[in-house]
Amino acid sequence: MDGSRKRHGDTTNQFLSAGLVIRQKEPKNLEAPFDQIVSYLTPSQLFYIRSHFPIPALDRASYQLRIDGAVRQPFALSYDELRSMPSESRVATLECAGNSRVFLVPQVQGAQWELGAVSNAEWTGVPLRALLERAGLAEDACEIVLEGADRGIPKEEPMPPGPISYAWSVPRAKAVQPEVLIAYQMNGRDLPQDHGFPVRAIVPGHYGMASVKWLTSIHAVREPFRGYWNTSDYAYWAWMDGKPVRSALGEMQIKSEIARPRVYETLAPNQIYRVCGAAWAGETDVTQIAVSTDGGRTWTAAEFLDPVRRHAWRRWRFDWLTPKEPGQYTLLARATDADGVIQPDAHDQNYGTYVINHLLPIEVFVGDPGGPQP
Ligand SMILES: Nc1nc2c(c(=O)[nH]1)N[C@H]1C(S)=C(S)[C@@H](COP(=O)(O)O)O[C@H]1N2
Ligand SMILES: [Mo]
Repeated sequence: MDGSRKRHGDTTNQFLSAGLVIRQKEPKNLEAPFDQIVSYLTPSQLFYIRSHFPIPALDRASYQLRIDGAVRQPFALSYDELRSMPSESRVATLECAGNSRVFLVPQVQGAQWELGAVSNAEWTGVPLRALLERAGLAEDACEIVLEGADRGIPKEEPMPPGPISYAWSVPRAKAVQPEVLIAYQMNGRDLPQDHGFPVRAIVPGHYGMASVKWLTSIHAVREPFRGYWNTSDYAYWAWMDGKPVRSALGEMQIKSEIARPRVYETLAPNQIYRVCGAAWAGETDVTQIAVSTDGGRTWTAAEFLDPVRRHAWRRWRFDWLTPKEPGQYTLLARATDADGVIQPDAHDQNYGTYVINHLLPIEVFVGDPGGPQP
Protein backbone atom coordinates (compact mmCIF):
# COMPACT_ATOMS: atom_id res chain seq x y z
CA MET A 1 0.00 0.00 0.00
CA ASP A 2 1.34 3.40 -0.95
CA GLY A 3 1.16 5.42 2.27
CA SER A 4 2.03 8.69 0.57
CA ARG A 5 -1.16 8.62 -1.50
CA LYS A 6 -3.38 8.36 1.55
CA ARG A 7 -5.28 11.52 2.26
CA HIS A 8 -5.41 12.82 5.83
CA GLY A 9 -8.51 11.29 7.40
CA ASP A 10 -9.13 8.92 4.50
CA THR A 11 -9.85 5.46 5.83
CA THR A 12 -9.74 3.46 2.59
CA ASN A 13 -8.09 0.05 2.99
CA GLN A 14 -6.96 0.79 6.52
CA PHE A 15 -8.86 -2.15 7.98
CA LEU A 16 -6.31 -4.46 6.39
CA SER A 17 -3.92 -3.74 9.22
CA ALA A 18 -6.52 -3.55 12.00
CA GLY A 19 -7.10 -5.95 14.88
CA LEU A 20 -9.30 -6.24 17.98
CA VAL A 21 -8.61 -4.48 21.28
CA ILE A 22 -8.47 -6.67 24.41
CA ARG A 23 -10.68 -5.46 27.25
CA GLN A 24 -10.50 -8.78 29.09
CA LYS A 25 -8.36 -11.73 28.11
CA GLU A 26 -10.43 -14.49 29.70
CA PRO A 27 -13.35 -14.76 29.29
CA LYS A 28 -12.84 -13.20 25.89
CA ASN A 29 -13.98 -9.61 25.64
CA LEU A 30 -12.56 -7.78 22.67
CA GLU A 31 -13.53 -4.55 21.11
CA ALA A 32 -13.76 -3.80 17.39
CA PRO A 33 -11.36 -1.12 16.11
CA PHE A 34 -14.19 1.32 15.41
CA ASP A 35 -11.86 3.93 13.93
CA GLN A 36 -10.55 1.39 11.39
CA ILE A 37 -13.80 -0.05 10.12
CA VAL A 38 -14.67 1.38 6.75
CA SER A 39 -16.91 -1.33 5.35
CA TYR A 40 -20.68 -1.51 5.85
CA LEU A 41 -20.42 -5.11 7.04
CA THR A 42 -17.84 -5.58 9.77
CA PRO A 43 -15.45 -8.37 8.71
CA SER A 44 -16.10 -11.31 11.08
CA GLN A 45 -12.53 -11.22 12.45
CA LEU A 46 -13.07 -7.57 13.44
CA PHE A 47 -16.54 -8.04 14.99
CA TYR A 48 -16.50 -7.32 18.74
CA ILE A 49 -16.65 -10.29 21.13
CA ARG A 50 -18.58 -10.16 24.40
CA SER A 51 -18.55 -13.33 26.49
CA HIS A 52 -19.38 -13.81 30.15
CA PHE A 53 -17.89 -17.27 30.49
CA PRO A 54 -15.26 -19.43 28.79
CA ILE A 55 -16.26 -20.32 25.26
CA PRO A 56 -17.90 -23.77 25.09
CA ALA A 57 -16.66 -26.19 22.44
CA LEU A 58 -19.74 -27.57 20.69
CA ASP A 59 -19.62 -30.18 18.03
CA ARG A 60 -21.78 -30.10 14.92
CA ALA A 61 -22.36 -33.86 14.89
CA SER A 62 -23.76 -34.08 18.44
CA TYR A 63 -25.42 -30.64 18.51
CA GLN A 64 -29.05 -30.59 19.58
CA LEU A 65 -31.43 -27.65 19.87
CA ARG A 66 -34.42 -28.26 22.15
CA ILE A 67 -37.71 -26.37 21.72
CA ASP A 68 -40.01 -26.99 24.68
CA GLY A 69 -41.94 -25.44 27.57
CA ALA A 70 -45.33 -23.88 26.78
CA VAL A 71 -45.69 -25.62 23.41
CA ARG A 72 -47.94 -28.44 22.16
CA GLN A 73 -45.20 -30.59 20.57
CA PRO A 74 -41.75 -30.16 22.09
CA PHE A 75 -38.97 -31.37 19.79
CA ALA A 76 -35.21 -31.38 19.28
CA LEU A 77 -33.35 -30.52 16.10
CA SER A 78 -29.92 -31.61 14.93
CA TYR A 79 -27.58 -29.19 13.20
CA ASP A 80 -28.25 -30.80 9.82
CA GLU A 81 -32.01 -30.63 10.35
CA LEU A 82 -31.78 -26.95 11.18
CA ARG A 83 -29.68 -26.32 8.07
CA SER A 84 -32.15 -28.11 5.86
CA MET A 85 -35.01 -25.77 6.86
CA PRO A 86 -35.84 -22.68 4.74
CA SER A 87 -33.40 -19.93 5.73
CA GLU A 88 -33.16 -16.15 5.53
CA SER A 89 -30.30 -13.68 5.55
CA ARG A 90 -30.53 -10.31 7.29
CA VAL A 91 -28.13 -7.52 8.13
CA ALA A 92 -28.22 -6.52 11.78
CA THR A 93 -26.10 -4.31 14.01
CA LEU A 94 -25.28 -5.71 17.44
CA GLU A 95 -24.34 -3.30 20.17
CA CYS A 96 -23.43 -4.36 23.69
CA ALA A 97 -25.55 -2.41 26.18
CA GLY A 98 -22.30 -1.44 27.93
CA ASN A 99 -20.69 0.03 24.81
CA SER A 100 -19.02 3.45 25.43
CA ARG A 101 -19.00 2.87 29.20
CA VAL A 102 -15.57 4.52 29.38
CA PHE A 103 -17.30 7.84 28.68
CA LEU A 104 -19.20 7.74 31.99
CA VAL A 105 -17.95 10.16 34.64
CA PRO A 106 -17.31 9.18 37.39
CA GLN A 107 -15.95 5.87 36.13
CA VAL A 108 -18.14 2.80 36.76
CA GLN A 109 -17.55 -0.93 37.15
CA GLY A 110 -17.54 -3.22 34.12
CA ALA A 111 -15.54 -3.64 30.94
CA GLN A 112 -14.24 -0.23 29.88
CA TRP A 113 -15.65 -0.33 26.36
CA GLU A 114 -14.79 2.62 24.17
CA LEU A 115 -16.58 2.95 20.83
CA GLY A 116 -16.15 -0.56 19.45
CA ALA A 117 -18.60 -2.82 21.28
CA VAL A 118 -20.79 -2.44 18.21
CA SER A 119 -20.52 -4.12 14.80
CA ASN A 120 -22.69 -4.90 11.78
CA ALA A 121 -22.95 -8.25 9.99
CA GLU A 122 -25.16 -10.32 7.72
CA TRP A 123 -26.67 -13.30 9.52
CA THR A 124 -28.21 -16.41 7.97
CA GLY A 125 -30.51 -18.85 9.71
CA VAL A 126 -34.04 -20.04 10.34
CA PRO A 127 -36.62 -17.55 11.65
CA LEU A 128 -37.37 -18.38 15.29
CA ARG A 129 -41.05 -18.17 14.51
CA ALA A 130 -40.83 -21.12 12.12
CA LEU A 131 -39.56 -23.25 15.03
CA LEU A 132 -42.22 -21.88 17.39
CA GLU A 133 -44.94 -22.63 14.82
CA ARG A 134 -43.70 -26.16 14.38
CA ALA A 135 -43.73 -26.66 18.17
CA GLY A 136 -47.22 -25.17 18.46
CA LEU A 137 -46.58 -22.23 20.77
CA ALA A 138 -49.25 -22.04 23.49
CA GLU A 139 -51.68 -19.11 23.26
CA ASP A 140 -50.71 -17.93 26.72
CA ALA A 141 -46.92 -18.18 26.34
CA CYS A 142 -45.59 -14.67 27.04
CA GLU A 143 -41.81 -15.01 26.66
CA ILE A 144 -39.24 -17.24 25.00
CA VAL A 145 -36.17 -18.11 27.07
CA LEU A 146 -33.03 -18.66 24.98
CA GLU A 147 -30.23 -20.55 26.71
CA GLY A 148 -26.60 -21.05 25.76
CA ALA A 149 -24.18 -23.88 26.54
CA ASP A 150 -21.70 -21.67 28.41
CA ARG A 151 -21.65 -21.67 32.21
CA GLY A 152 -19.87 -19.90 35.02
CA ILE A 153 -20.13 -17.61 38.02
CA PRO A 154 -21.63 -14.24 37.14
CA LYS A 155 -20.31 -10.90 38.44
CA GLU A 156 -23.17 -8.49 39.12
CA GLU A 157 -24.96 -8.41 42.50
CA PRO A 158 -27.18 -10.00 43.60
CA MET A 159 -25.48 -13.20 42.50
CA PRO A 160 -26.67 -16.80 42.68
CA PRO A 161 -24.32 -19.01 44.75
CA GLY A 162 -23.03 -21.37 42.04
CA PRO A 163 -22.35 -21.54 38.32
CA ILE A 164 -25.22 -20.74 35.97
CA SER A 165 -25.78 -20.76 32.23
CA TYR A 166 -26.22 -17.70 30.04
CA ALA A 167 -29.93 -17.31 29.31
CA TRP A 168 -32.04 -14.44 28.03
CA SER A 169 -35.79 -14.13 27.73
CA VAL A 170 -37.30 -12.35 24.73
CA PRO A 171 -40.89 -11.05 24.85
CA ARG A 172 -43.23 -13.11 22.66
CA ALA A 173 -44.19 -10.08 20.58
CA LYS A 174 -40.55 -9.70 19.49
CA ALA A 175 -39.70 -13.41 19.29
CA VAL A 176 -42.33 -14.04 16.59
CA GLN A 177 -41.15 -11.21 14.33
CA PRO A 178 -39.67 -12.41 11.03
CA GLU A 179 -36.28 -10.79 11.67
CA VAL A 180 -35.44 -12.89 14.73
CA LEU A 181 -33.14 -15.65 13.51
CA ILE A 182 -31.71 -18.88 14.80
CA ALA A 183 -28.49 -18.27 12.90
CA TYR A 184 -25.67 -20.53 11.77
CA GLN A 185 -23.84 -18.19 9.41
CA MET A 186 -22.20 -14.79 9.73
CA ASN A 187 -21.15 -12.84 6.64
CA GLY A 188 -21.77 -15.90 4.46
CA ARG A 189 -19.67 -18.39 6.43
CA ASP A 190 -20.29 -20.75 9.33
CA LEU A 191 -20.32 -18.90 12.65
CA PRO A 192 -16.88 -18.51 14.22
CA GLN A 193 -16.58 -20.15 17.64
CA ASP A 194 -16.26 -16.77 19.40
CA HIS A 195 -19.58 -15.69 17.88
CA GLY A 196 -21.62 -18.72 18.88
CA PHE A 197 -20.70 -21.73 16.74
CA PRO A 198 -22.58 -23.73 15.70
CA VAL A 199 -25.86 -21.86 16.34
CA ARG A 200 -26.86 -18.56 17.96
CA ALA A 201 -29.91 -16.33 18.20
CA ILE A 202 -29.95 -12.96 16.47
CA VAL A 203 -32.49 -10.51 17.87
CA PRO A 204 -32.12 -7.48 15.58
CA GLY A 205 -32.93 -4.13 17.17
CA HIS A 206 -32.27 -5.31 20.73
CA TYR A 207 -29.04 -4.86 22.65
CA GLY A 208 -26.53 -7.67 22.14
CA MET A 209 -27.42 -9.58 25.32
CA ALA A 210 -30.55 -10.93 23.60
CA SER A 211 -28.59 -12.59 20.80
CA VAL A 212 -27.70 -15.73 22.76
CA LYS A 213 -24.63 -17.57 21.46
CA TRP A 214 -24.01 -21.35 21.57
CA LEU A 215 -27.79 -21.73 21.70
CA THR A 216 -29.00 -25.12 22.93
CA SER A 217 -32.48 -24.48 24.31
CA ILE A 218 -35.59 -22.49 23.35
CA HIS A 219 -38.08 -22.64 26.20
CA ALA A 220 -41.50 -20.93 26.11
CA VAL A 221 -42.87 -19.68 29.45
CA ARG A 222 -46.30 -18.54 30.68
CA GLU A 223 -45.00 -16.15 33.36
CA PRO A 224 -42.49 -13.33 32.86
CA PHE A 225 -39.05 -14.87 33.29
CA ARG A 226 -37.19 -13.37 36.27
CA GLY A 227 -33.81 -14.98 35.54
CA TYR A 228 -30.47 -13.55 36.64
CA TRP A 229 -29.53 -11.91 33.34
CA ASN A 230 -32.95 -10.30 32.79
CA THR A 231 -33.12 -8.89 36.35
CA SER A 232 -29.72 -8.56 38.09
CA ASP A 233 -27.46 -7.82 35.19
CA TYR A 234 -29.00 -6.41 31.99
CA ALA A 235 -31.80 -4.55 33.71
CA TYR A 236 -32.69 -0.93 34.47
CA TRP A 237 -35.16 1.07 36.53
CA ALA A 238 -38.39 1.75 34.72
CA TRP A 239 -40.87 3.95 36.56
CA MET A 240 -44.47 2.94 37.14
CA ASP A 241 -46.79 5.24 39.07
CA GLY A 242 -43.77 6.93 40.59
CA LYS A 243 -42.14 3.69 41.70
CA PRO A 244 -38.97 2.12 40.29
CA VAL A 245 -39.49 -1.31 38.73
CA ARG A 246 -36.57 -3.53 37.72
CA SER A 247 -37.08 -4.24 34.00
CA ALA A 248 -35.06 -6.07 31.39
CA LEU A 249 -33.24 -4.06 28.74
CA GLY A 250 -34.63 -4.37 25.22
CA GLU A 251 -34.42 -2.19 22.14
CA MET A 252 -31.24 -0.34 21.35
CA GLN A 253 -31.62 3.40 21.80
CA ILE A 254 -30.75 5.83 19.04
CA LYS A 255 -27.01 6.49 18.88
CA SER A 256 -24.24 7.77 16.65
CA GLU A 257 -20.50 7.52 17.08
CA ILE A 258 -17.60 9.32 15.47
CA ALA A 259 -15.01 6.89 14.08
CA ARG A 260 -12.61 9.51 12.73
CA PRO A 261 -11.01 11.62 14.01
CA ARG A 262 -9.95 9.71 17.13
CA VAL A 263 -9.80 11.15 20.63
CA TYR A 264 -6.88 13.61 20.85
CA GLU A 265 -5.95 13.21 17.20
CA THR A 266 -4.07 16.22 15.82
CA LEU A 267 -5.49 17.61 12.58
CA ALA A 268 -3.88 20.02 10.15
CA PRO A 269 -5.31 23.57 10.26
CA ASN A 270 -7.34 25.04 7.42
CA GLN A 271 -7.83 21.75 5.57
CA ILE A 272 -10.73 19.52 4.72
CA TYR A 273 -10.88 16.63 7.18
CA ARG A 274 -13.42 13.90 6.49
CA VAL A 275 -15.21 13.22 9.78
CA CYS A 276 -16.94 9.83 9.61
CA GLY A 277 -18.92 7.45 11.77
CA ALA A 278 -22.06 5.37 12.02
CA ALA A 279 -25.54 5.72 13.51
CA TRP A 280 -28.18 3.16 14.47
CA ALA A 281 -31.51 2.84 16.25
CA GLY A 282 -33.42 -0.11 17.71
CA GLU A 283 -36.85 -0.66 16.26
CA THR A 284 -36.93 2.41 14.05
CA ASP A 285 -34.80 4.11 11.40
CA VAL A 286 -32.09 6.73 11.71
CA THR A 287 -33.18 9.57 9.45
CA GLN A 288 -30.93 12.51 10.35
CA ILE A 289 -27.35 12.99 11.40
CA ALA A 290 -25.67 16.26 12.39
CA VAL A 291 -22.14 17.10 13.49
CA SER A 292 -20.89 19.85 15.77
CA THR A 293 -17.23 20.93 15.79
CA ASP A 294 -17.68 23.51 18.54
CA GLY A 295 -18.82 21.38 21.47
CA GLY A 296 -22.52 21.52 20.57
CA ARG A 297 -23.06 25.24 19.97
CA THR A 298 -23.76 24.83 16.25
CA TRP A 299 -24.74 21.80 14.18
CA THR A 300 -24.43 20.96 10.48
CA ALA A 301 -26.13 18.09 8.69
CA ALA A 302 -23.81 15.24 7.69
CA GLU A 303 -24.31 12.89 4.75
CA PHE A 304 -25.38 9.24 5.01
CA LEU A 305 -23.38 6.69 3.03
CA ASP A 306 -25.83 3.81 3.51
CA PRO A 307 -29.56 3.64 2.80
CA VAL A 308 -32.15 3.09 5.51
CA ARG A 309 -32.32 -0.57 6.43
CA ARG A 310 -34.18 -1.45 9.61
CA HIS A 311 -31.90 -2.89 12.34
CA ALA A 312 -28.66 -2.03 10.51
CA TRP A 313 -26.37 0.92 11.04
CA ARG A 314 -25.89 3.75 8.54
CA ARG A 315 -22.41 5.09 8.04
CA TRP A 316 -22.14 8.84 7.55
CA ARG A 317 -19.54 11.48 6.78
CA PHE A 318 -18.96 15.17 7.07
CA ASP A 319 -16.25 17.27 5.45
CA TRP A 320 -14.90 19.70 8.02
CA LEU A 321 -12.79 22.68 7.01
CA THR A 322 -10.58 22.74 10.09
CA PRO A 323 -10.02 26.15 11.72
CA LYS A 324 -6.97 28.25 10.87
CA GLU A 325 -6.66 28.87 14.60
CA PRO A 326 -4.70 26.13 16.40
CA GLY A 327 -6.43 24.85 19.52
CA GLN A 328 -8.53 22.12 21.06
CA TYR A 329 -11.94 21.43 19.54
CA THR A 330 -14.77 19.18 20.67
CA LEU A 331 -16.61 17.16 18.03
CA LEU A 332 -20.05 15.65 18.56
CA ALA A 333 -22.39 13.64 16.33
CA ARG A 334 -26.12 13.63 16.93
CA ALA A 335 -28.60 11.26 15.30
CA THR A 336 -32.38 11.61 15.03
CA ASP A 337 -34.79 8.76 14.34
CA ALA A 338 -37.93 8.53 12.21
CA ASP A 339 -40.10 9.39 15.24
CA GLY A 340 -38.14 12.57 15.91
CA VAL A 341 -36.28 11.15 18.91
CA ILE A 342 -32.84 12.78 19.24
CA GLN A 343 -29.83 11.39 21.08
CA PRO A 344 -29.87 12.78 24.64
CA ASP A 345 -27.26 15.23 26.00
CA ALA A 346 -26.60 13.20 29.13
CA HIS A 347 -26.64 9.60 30.28
CA ASP A 348 -29.93 8.46 31.84
CA GLN A 349 -29.10 7.27 35.38
CA ASN A 350 -32.00 4.80 35.35
CA TYR A 351 -29.88 2.67 33.03
CA GLY A 352 -26.99 2.42 35.48
CA THR A 353 -23.87 1.30 33.62
CA TYR A 354 -25.77 0.53 30.40
CA VAL A 355 -27.41 2.33 27.46
CA ILE A 356 -24.72 4.94 26.95
CA ASN A 357 -26.26 6.70 23.98
CA HIS A 358 -25.82 10.33 24.94
CA LEU A 359 -23.66 12.69 22.85
CA LEU A 360 -20.08 11.47 23.13
CA PRO A 361 -17.46 14.25 22.99
CA ILE A 362 -14.43 13.61 20.78
CA GLU A 363 -11.71 16.14 21.63
CA VAL A 364 -9.12 16.86 18.95
CA PHE A 365 -6.23 19.25 18.43
CA VAL A 366 -5.84 21.43 15.41
CA GLY A 367 -2.25 22.44 14.83
CA ASP A 368 1.17 21.21 13.84
CA PRO A 369 1.33 17.45 14.69
CA GLY A 370 4.98 17.72 15.67
CA GLY A 371 4.61 20.93 17.63
CA PRO A 372 3.59 21.58 21.23
CA GLN A 373 -0.02 20.88 22.06
CA PRO A 374 -2.01 24.09 22.21
N1 LIG B 1 -24.28 -17.77 25.43
C1 LIG B 1 -23.95 -16.48 25.49
N2 LIG B 1 -24.54 -15.64 24.64
C2 LIG B 1 -24.24 -14.32 24.66
C3 LIG B 1 -23.31 -13.79 25.59
C4 LIG B 1 -22.69 -14.71 26.48
O1 LIG B 1 -21.84 -14.35 27.31
N3 LIG B 1 -23.04 -16.05 26.40
N4 LIG B 1 -23.07 -12.44 25.61
C5 LIG B 1 -24.14 -11.59 25.09
C6 LIG B 1 -23.78 -10.20 24.97
S1 LIG B 1 -23.81 -9.30 26.39
C7 LIG B 1 -23.52 -9.62 23.75
S2 LIG B 1 -23.25 -7.95 23.64
C8 LIG B 1 -23.48 -10.43 22.51
C9 LIG B 1 -22.17 -10.24 21.78
O2 LIG B 1 -22.11 -11.04 20.63
P1 LIG B 1 -20.71 -11.23 19.88
O3 LIG B 1 -19.72 -11.74 20.90
O4 LIG B 1 -20.93 -12.14 18.74
O5 LIG B 1 -20.32 -9.84 19.41
O6 LIG B 1 -23.64 -11.81 22.78
C10 LIG B 1 -24.62 -12.10 23.74
N5 LIG B 1 -24.84 -13.51 23.75
MO1 LIG C 1 -23.51 -7.09 25.83
